[in-house]
Amino acid sequence: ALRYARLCSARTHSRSSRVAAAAVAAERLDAQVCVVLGTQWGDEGKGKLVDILAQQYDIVARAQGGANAGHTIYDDAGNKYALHLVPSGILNRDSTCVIGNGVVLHLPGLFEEIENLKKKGVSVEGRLKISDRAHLLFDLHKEIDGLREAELAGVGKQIGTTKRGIGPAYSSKATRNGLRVCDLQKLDTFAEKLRKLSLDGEKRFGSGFVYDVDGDIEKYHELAKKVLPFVTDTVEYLHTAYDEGKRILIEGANATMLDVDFGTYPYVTSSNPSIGGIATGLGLPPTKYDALVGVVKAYTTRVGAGPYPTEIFGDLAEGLREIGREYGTTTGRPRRIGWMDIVALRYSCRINGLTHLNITKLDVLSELDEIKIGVAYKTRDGQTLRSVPADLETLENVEVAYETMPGWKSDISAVRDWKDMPQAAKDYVQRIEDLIGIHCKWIGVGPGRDALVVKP
Ligand code: 2SA
Ligand code: GDP
Ligand code: MG
Repeated sequence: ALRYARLCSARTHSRSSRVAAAAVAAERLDAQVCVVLGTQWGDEGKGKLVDILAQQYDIVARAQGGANAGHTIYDDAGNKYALHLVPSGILNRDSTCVIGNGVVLHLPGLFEEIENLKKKGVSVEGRLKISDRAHLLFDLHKEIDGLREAELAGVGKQIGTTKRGIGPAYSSKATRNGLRVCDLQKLDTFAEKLRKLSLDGEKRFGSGFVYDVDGDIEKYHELAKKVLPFVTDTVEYLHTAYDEGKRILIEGANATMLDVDFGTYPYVTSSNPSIGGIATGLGLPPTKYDALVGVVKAYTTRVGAGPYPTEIFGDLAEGLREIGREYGTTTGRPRRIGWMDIVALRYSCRINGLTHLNITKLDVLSELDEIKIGVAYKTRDGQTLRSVPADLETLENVEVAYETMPGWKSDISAVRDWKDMPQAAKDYVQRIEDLIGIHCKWIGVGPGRDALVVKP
């Protein structure tokens, strides 16, 4: 498995993908507004698709989540970029990137990311717009994230968050004592509000809460100056751009099975990574969305705790983790591995109203003799469930009914045309398409920009 992973990696990085990437771009999507969403537990490869589609779009916008997200993309020369807050359209120098009101924004992290991009020759000047309504995520939110996780660990109920402060920042937003980007324009009241917020943390966690509020207030004097040139009323900006005929690509972060409403609560993130969060996170209404693309890994992965019906263990899981390089983009944590889960995928596709699918990482399955697809859940009392139950205990105890398909046992990472795909690989994709009823338009066969097959 390891040898194969190295082979895949070498192939990706040695190939010049400019020509093939251009060919994909030529397949222009007939959609002025296109939304890309994760359908499983995240890390499906949304960043790669957004980077490719960005070549056809004027604007690329993020609507929710924060620096918990990790999107890994490779440019034409094979250089690797790990993005967290900056939209994955940033490598297309003609795109303007938007961080919408629904995102929770850690400014020091954002500027660190911008610096790293600069070092690689990517400038955001004049190409990044930040919503004045976005909530600010402070180091105190990260501190609280860590303290809450430690408390939960004590009773064996740790969520396994990225400790990036996401839950606490959305808590502040919902409690209505959060601070927004527009607050940076009035630094006196900003300081007062941040002190109040810090006091809340002290009251809740006592001496365990370590946060230098005065130091942070001082830092934010500088950060305010730095960020204000990027700050815009992004609702006005997006609607004006739309009316002028500009094409807008919206990048989902995290995924539907981690959605605070639809995911495996409480083992979820604290935003809505499903379609509703796109509407509330940008102020661009659903009537304007022309294409909704769901990104689906050819198997599944999950980082953090929580029920995972099709999870696999042992050598098989370890082999796929190595071949697929399944380690967190943000935290480096090993991802849990499982088979395709059609029950969860169908649920996710229904919630999001998807029009197209992008199956990713099909190449990772190439060595397997057999591939399983989870098609139904059976409860302990013998009921067959066709959808994901709300109750965690029920979900934790379901038995999955599988279909087994033969593997193709050949390297598909150089395939660029659907007709050259081995029959067993075609059958696997077709079976998923038939079970879900949505066209799998793109198939990923490697991490590089060119490693994409369009299915007719
Ligand atoms: P949080 O930090 O409060 O959002 O964590 C809550 C749950 O959401 C999961 N989560 C993620 N799952 C997969 N990928 C994510 N992004 C990174 C990546 C993760 C990483 O791209 O690899 O580097 O570890 C992501 N972000 C949040 C998290 O695991 C919790 O289960
Ligand atoms: P995201 O959070 O959905 O953007 O996904 P991540 O970037 O966190 O994780 C997906 C990983 O898979 C990244 O390292 C990508 O480079 C890689 N990747 C994306 N598509 C493919 C593919 O089709 N094949 C392979 N082998 N890797 C892929
Ligand atoms: Mg990711």
